[in-house]
Amino acid sequence: MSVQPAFGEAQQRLREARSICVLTGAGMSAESGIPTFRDTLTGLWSRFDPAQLASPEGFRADPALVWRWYAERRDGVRRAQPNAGHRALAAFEQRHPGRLSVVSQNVDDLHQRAGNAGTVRLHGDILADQWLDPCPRGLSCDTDWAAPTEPPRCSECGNLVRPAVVWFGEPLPYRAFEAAERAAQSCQVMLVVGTSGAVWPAAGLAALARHRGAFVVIVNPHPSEIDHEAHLLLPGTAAGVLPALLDPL
Ligand code: BV8
Repeated sequence: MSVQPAFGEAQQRLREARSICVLTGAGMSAESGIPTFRDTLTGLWSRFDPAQLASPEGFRADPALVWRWYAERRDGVRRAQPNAGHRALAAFEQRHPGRLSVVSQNVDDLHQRAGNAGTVRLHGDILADQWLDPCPRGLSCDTDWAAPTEPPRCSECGNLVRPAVVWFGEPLPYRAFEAAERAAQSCQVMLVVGTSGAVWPAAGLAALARHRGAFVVIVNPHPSEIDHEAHLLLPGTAAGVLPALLDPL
């Protein structure tokens, strides 16, 4: 399929849309040097399944191992910079206030650092911490009391500190998913960027948008599990396609 007509139609739809919902996945940050989940894990981590590490069971089975995995990923996020795709989305929001909602599956802060401050975080924030369990004393554990172990542990009750992300098998934050559904249901165009469409319920947002009449465009260098929900497929990368698509608008 020649890309040109599809590109032109996508641009026209975006130009006419009062409300645009952008659903992003790990591919959005790939050109910032943050590995996607589909990328094979390298080094020490190649022996592990990310879905196992990113789960309550995985953490309880070996807190120190999972904590080290997150520490390495956090370093990578801190070293990473927003790429041209993040910057194109932020510049569009600056030019067209109120027209763009970014809903991200990503746990990095690159959309926020680029300027899309209102990004809906479906899967939490890798740079933040939370306690693993409610404090058995009925109090709230204080990270100032955390012993400097890996992971930190409350020196009063033994509770563990964990990354403030949504693990597999955990529900998404209610308010975040409600905001994401609202954006998907009310947009005229949904732009899906850099997601395999393999992780639910986030992957269902494209079908929801289409079902409510939105025109769905997918930007991805490879096929995804939700391509059948798209009216247009734009083969390409976030940093390659988004500036060309959005900067002229
Ligand atoms: C829940 C935080 C219920 C952690 C993450 C069957 C149906 C429905 C659901 C399920 C099911 N079976 C199991 C489930 C549940 C499960 C799930 O979806 N499993 C999958 C594997 C089948 N879902 C859950 O567990 C969710 N919770 O359902 O709870 C519940 C309800 C009430 C009470 C209790 C429970 C929670 C899911 C959230 C998991 N946490 N992240 C962390 O990051 O450490 S998800 C994690 O995976 C990341 O956030 C990441 O975003 C996501 C992977 O998806 P993608 O973003 O798409 O990334 P991926 O690597 O897969 O793909 C990258 C894409 O980019 C590719 O397509 C590639 O081609 C493209 N690409 C590459 N380079 C570029 C590019 N695109 C553009 N430009 C480029 N340069």
